[in-house]
Amino acid sequence: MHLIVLSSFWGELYSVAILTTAEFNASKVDPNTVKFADASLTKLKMVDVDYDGDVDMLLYFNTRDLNLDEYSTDATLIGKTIYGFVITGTDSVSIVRKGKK
Ligand SMILES: [Ca+2]
Repeated sequence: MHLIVLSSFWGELYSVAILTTAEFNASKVDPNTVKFADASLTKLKMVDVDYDGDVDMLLYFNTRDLNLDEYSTDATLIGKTIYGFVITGTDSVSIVRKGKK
């Protein structure tokens, strides 16, 4: 599995990157199949997230859609490629709830 969850913002949108590697082409992921912490994506960009010269998939999710709370320590992304192969990746998360101490 060649999926790396990169950046996280606990705000309006949470962004997750699927990186293209020598063995995996992120553009072959079917965005309609992707779920992150049970949420469907709200938008995506094809950009070179890690500046290594190939195009990666950057996915955005509404934080309110995420099935996470302040006790969550990790979150999982699942999806399928256009060829039907299942992809999955998990990363640790640290949740800070807004407006609460
Ligand atoms: Ca790249």
